[in-house]
This record gives sequence, C-alpha cells and structure tokens, in this order.
Amino acid sequence: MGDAAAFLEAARDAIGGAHVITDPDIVAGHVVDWTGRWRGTSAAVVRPGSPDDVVALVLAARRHLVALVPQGGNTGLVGGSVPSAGEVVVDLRRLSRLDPVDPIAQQVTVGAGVTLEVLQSHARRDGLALGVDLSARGTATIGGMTATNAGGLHVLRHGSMRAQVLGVEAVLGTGALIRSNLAGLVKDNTGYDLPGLLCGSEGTLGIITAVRVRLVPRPEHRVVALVGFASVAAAVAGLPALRAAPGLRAAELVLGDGLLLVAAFLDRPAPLEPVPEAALLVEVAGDARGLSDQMAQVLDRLGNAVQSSAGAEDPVGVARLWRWRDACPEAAAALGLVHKADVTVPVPAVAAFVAAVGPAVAALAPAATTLVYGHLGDGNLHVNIVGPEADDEGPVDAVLGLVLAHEGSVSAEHGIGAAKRKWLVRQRGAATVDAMRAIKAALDPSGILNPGVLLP
Ligand code: FAD
Ligand code: 2HG
Ligand code: ZN
Repeated sequence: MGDAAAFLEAARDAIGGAHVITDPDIVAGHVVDWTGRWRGTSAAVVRPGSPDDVVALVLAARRHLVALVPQGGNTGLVGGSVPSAGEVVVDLRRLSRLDPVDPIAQQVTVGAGVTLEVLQSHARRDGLALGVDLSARGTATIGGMTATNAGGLHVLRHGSMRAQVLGVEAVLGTGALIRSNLAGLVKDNTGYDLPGLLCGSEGTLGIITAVRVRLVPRPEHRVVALVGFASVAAAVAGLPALRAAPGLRAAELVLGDGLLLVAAFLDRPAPLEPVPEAALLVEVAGDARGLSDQMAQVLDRLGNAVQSSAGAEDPVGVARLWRWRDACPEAAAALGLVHKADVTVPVPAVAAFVAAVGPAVAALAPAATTLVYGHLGDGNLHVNIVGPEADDEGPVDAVLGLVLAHEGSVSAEHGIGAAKRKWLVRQRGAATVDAMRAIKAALDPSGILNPGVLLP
C-alpha cells in the first residue's frame, strides 16, 4: 500500500544508511518471536539512535504510508513485536540512555532500549531496584516492558510497570515528541495521564523513547521455600498465611507435572518427594533481620496443609530453588511449539479453573500436553499447550472461553498483541473498545503504528 522504497530512502537520509538494514539474514532475526509461533516478513529493520531519529522515521512513515512495528527485546509472547503484514521493524535497542539514579527521589530515567538486567545493575549501586522482575530480564527492554505493562514475579508487592512508570518520552503516531513528567513528580493532576496511557499500549499509540521510573529499596536478603500441597485448592487456601508475612515478595505456582517437566529439562531429581499436586515458590525479602522467622511463621501458619518443603537462604540455594519456577517457559518450549494463554481469574476461582483447563483442551486436542504455572498471588495463570499445529487456535480459544466464564481476563500481563484481538470486545465491551479506537485515531491518525496489534 505504501511506498516502502521512498520510506527507506528517507530513513537513510535521517538516521544514516548503517542503521537501515535490509540484509535478509539480519532481518530474519527480527521477524519471528521467542516461541516461533508468530512469524512475519519485513523489507527492513531501522535502528534509531535518538528521539529525533524516531520523529524523522515516524514522519517519513506517515508521508509514505508505511507501517511500523516497534521492537525491543522481542521477548513478548503475544505476537506484538513481529511484523505480520510486511511492516518495517523499528529496533529500539540503541536508545540506551542511562541517567544517574536520583537517590533522594529514588527514581531514574532510562532509554527505552535498556534491558531490565542493565537497569537493575545500574540501580543496585545505590541500593535500589526496579520493582518489576521477570525471567527474560537479560533481553526484555524497559520500553517493551512499559509498552506491555509487564507484571512478573513481584506484582503482589510492587505492582506492574504502570505502578513504576512516572514519566514517559515518546513519539506519537502523529510524529509529535512528547515529554510527560520526566521530572518524576509523584503528584501531577494536570490533565490526562499520558504515561499511564502509553503503559500497555503495545506500540499502537506511540514509540516510547525513554521512561522515568520509581525504584524500590533492593532487599539485601531473600529467603525462599518451595512448598508442596495436596491440591491447587490447598495452595490457594494458603495465601492468607503467606500474605501475613510483611516481607512477602513472591507466591508462584507450579503444578506437579510442571516440576517433573522442569526436572527432566534441568536433568535434576524432583525437588520434593513425593512430587506434590501443587507447589508454591514463596519468597520473603528485605533486610536479614527476621526473614528466617517470617518464613518459619508462614510454614507454621500453613500447618498440616504443607506436605513437604525445601528452603534456601544463601544466594546460590535461592537461585537454585527459583529455577523450578523460572525454567517453566524454557522447559515447555523444549517440548515443541507452544500456544500460550496468559490469563487471570479471581483468586478464589483458581482451583476450579485449573481443574477445568485440562479437560477443555483435551476435548479438542486429546494428544496435547497442557501445563499451568503462574503468579498465584495475582490469580495470574500461564496455560501452555503443546501439540496443536501453529494455526490451530481452537484449544487456546477454549481456555479463553473458560476464563470469561470464570469472570477473568484473557490477558493478565502479556497484552493482546496479534494473538487475542478477537477477544477484546468480548472482554471489554463495544463501548470501551470504541473509546480505544477514538484514542488510536487521535494519536495515530494514519494508522501506521502496529496496525496488526491490539484493536480488532
Ligand atoms: P518486545 O517483545 O520487543 O515488544 C513487546 C510489545 O511492545 C510489542 O507490541 C512492541 O511493538 C511493543 N514495544 C516494544 N518496545 C516498544 C517501545 N519502545 N515503544 C512502544 N512500543 C514498544 N512478561 C510478563 O509480564 N511477566 C513475566 O513474568 C514474563 N516472563 C517472561 C519470561 C520469558 C522467558 C519470556 C520469553 C517472556 C516473558 N514475559 C513476561 C514477556 C515479555 O518479556 C514481556 O512482555 C516484556 O515486557 C517484553 O519486552 P521486550 O523488550 O522484549 O518487548
Ligand atoms: C512467566 O511468568 C512468563 O514465566 C512467561 O510470564 C509465561 O511462558 C509463559 O507462558
Ligand atoms: Zn508471567
């Protein structure tokens, strides 16, 4: 539809030919996602090095009617970062600004292309950390995490990205460069909250170039226990006992078949014997005083509900125990192409939902393997289905139908992407989606930003 050749010429003029990449071998690395489920094609990858570069690219894209897909670490799991219809990929990783941490405000401004891991080691020098953590930390970027409103492992303590983001610098689909609260004011009720709007906008309204985030004190110590329960219902019933611990930072669920799968993947014996129906990875974190006592009290309050447990207080042991949870996505991927459903249901409905998922998938795909793990404290479950062909949406649709029947959400933390567009109206209602369309039309009037994502 657009004039791609004219766009690429304008891009070369604006950001330099070295950053307009058409080499098919390099482009190929940008058009498939982490799961291999989402694939596309593109004529080029452009790599802006400054906000002004991004402005020039967006204006050129408008002029020549060429669609763009913003891309950070390409670890998104809903197909939002790959070009589904020949869009040009905008690789944002050169936006690597890393301002000094403000230790008084406990905030920092970083470029969109900075990875979570780099931000964490930067903040660590001041005894601080970003409150969001996820196992793709070495690759996922702060821009991508903001664009998806990423959640992760510590939401029950610190909230998702939207709770960390105070200010944003972004280039809207109009080509306008906005800087909204990069000073990091905690209170600023002057009109619409654009940083909040860009959080979770999945690259459809603007290209985020930098973010001002709040930081939290980095806990000096962590105490972790992997606790086995006789059932998912027993694990859910244990949540109040966990929440009573002031240092609680994670309550992650892995089912027994998940533990066995990870054991095979890591080539380790199962961590608990007998292997329980359900296990919770519990972390309390803070300064050293009293953490062991907090964990002991948690186990005490859980009482007979605990079938077995394994604990660790030293960094190596803590990391080893965490592998039982954070290796779940890799272990699932090792089985084959994974269909993912990232969902929330109200916490009291988790056990009923988990019980219903396996049969719902098996009814359509009897040979499929279904794995469920996730962030139990948030009611956020990751249903991973291996077996169906890449284009067979039936099993995931069945899972998402169950989610709505349990009054949940079809996307907890990964976003809508390309994967769940058809569910948006059912989830949010036509009037709300119309309002979203009006926002999209105002901020991206030419429809050039991620046109295959989010809105149906
Ligand atoms: P990308 O994948 O590159 O992009 C994601 C979306 O954001 C796309 O729609 C893209 O167009 C848009 N985008 C990217 N950068 C920008 C920008 N600068 N401006 C505007 N739009 C942009 N997610 C969680 O929430 N919690 C988890 O616990 C978690 N764990 C994960 C574990 C593994 C092993 C993997 C592979 C993924 C995991 N994810 C998790 C998903 C993923 O890491 C997050 O969605 C992350 O926020 C994506 O960041 P990214 O830089 O890779 O973004
Ligand atoms: C996690 O919590 C990520 O591990 C990935 O959000 C979820 O693999 C998944 O389905
Ligand atoms: Zn997750």
